[in-house]
Amino acid sequence: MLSSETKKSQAVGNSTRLFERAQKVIPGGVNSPVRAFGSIGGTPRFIARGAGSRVWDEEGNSYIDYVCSWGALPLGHAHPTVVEAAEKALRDGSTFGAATAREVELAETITAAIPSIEKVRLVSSGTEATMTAVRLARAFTKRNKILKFEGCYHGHADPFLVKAGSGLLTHGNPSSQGIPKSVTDDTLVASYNDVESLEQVFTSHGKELACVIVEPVAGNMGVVPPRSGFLQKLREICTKHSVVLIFDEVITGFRFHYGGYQDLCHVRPDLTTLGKIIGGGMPLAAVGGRAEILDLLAPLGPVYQAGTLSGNPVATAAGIATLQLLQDKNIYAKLETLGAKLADGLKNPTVAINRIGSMLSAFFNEGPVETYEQVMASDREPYKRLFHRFLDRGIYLPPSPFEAWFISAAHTEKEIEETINGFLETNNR
Ligand code: HOZ
Repeated sequence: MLSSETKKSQAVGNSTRLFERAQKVIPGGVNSPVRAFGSIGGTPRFIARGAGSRVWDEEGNSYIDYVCSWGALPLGHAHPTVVEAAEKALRDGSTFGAATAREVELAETITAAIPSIEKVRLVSSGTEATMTAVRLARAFTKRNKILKFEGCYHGHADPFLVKAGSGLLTHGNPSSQGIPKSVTDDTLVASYNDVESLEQVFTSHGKELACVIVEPVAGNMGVVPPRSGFLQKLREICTKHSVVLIFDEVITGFRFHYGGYQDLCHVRPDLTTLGKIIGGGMPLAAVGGRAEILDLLAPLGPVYQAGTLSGNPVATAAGIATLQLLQDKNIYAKLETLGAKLADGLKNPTVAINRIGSMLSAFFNEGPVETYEQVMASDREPYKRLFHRFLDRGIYLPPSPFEAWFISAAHTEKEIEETINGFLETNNR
């Protein structure tokens, strides 16, 4: 039998070898920057499989997973019903590039669940959804400018990469090269949760704005819930200036209850983008909203959008199965209980916990953390230490201090307790 020391060095060796090979053929060794562990250091773990609340790396080490594919898996990894639905669909053919019945079923399910969505177009990624939403808003209003919030992230389409969140917060790229200035000239930026900054932009540019896009709960600079009245003010000011309000619910859609966060805050956007959960872990996303705006899309209208894999048969099968399972209210009750337990257990004078349902962030910051500046004032070193100590204990956190932690209904109270105990022990060292 191998000693635990030998096992560990062998384990690290396997990931190291894979990472070395990867870097020769994949830029940075990864297909999405945050995965490279750039902001916390060390070698990324290569994940071989997942089941329920856990993932296993290539070496066989098991971890309690708090990434859960960045929020795509509220039921945990490889839920048997979802797997069965996807397997069955795959056996019938993986893609046709033609209309299928399940696209209609998923569209009906989404429009029934989210009242502001009268019509919906299925696409393959959140980036495609937000890109299409902005194109629609511009065509509808015949205006060009868009407003986003500092630290909010809406995928990697050109107009959004200005003061964006997610990997751009920790990789030192305030914005990206390769984007002509003329493209981002029409992107205005306001401070999230700051009504004054919003009003300033509207005072000077209200008549030129096509849309405002916002994550109703910011989830890509860590979790930052909206201040009371912020989203309501946003709705009011958009209506006053005939500006399209887009809620980017790629993370929040079906995360807190069966529907959008918009139902919980009682604000009705004109357009909504969805992703992650609605695809049950497969590449599927959507843009939906008022029919008069959606009907501008080709083939009905003049706004072009298309995709070979849009409404993919396997992804729609996994999405429908997931949404059916999420209609059980007990799941959201469990997610809330687990989230509250974890947040309570992590409470500590050196850490500000922002939580909403099963999504949370631990900022090393005295708090409160309600704005981008306050997020950025967090200490990154203790998070790095926590990340690596947790990894050694078999707990997989997001490899960045500015990403959300996600809990699934497959997590157990025991795993939450194990995480809290780990936190208390490592944070005191
Ligand atoms: N942009 C994602 C986090 N907010 C990371 C995507 C990934 O690496 O899978």
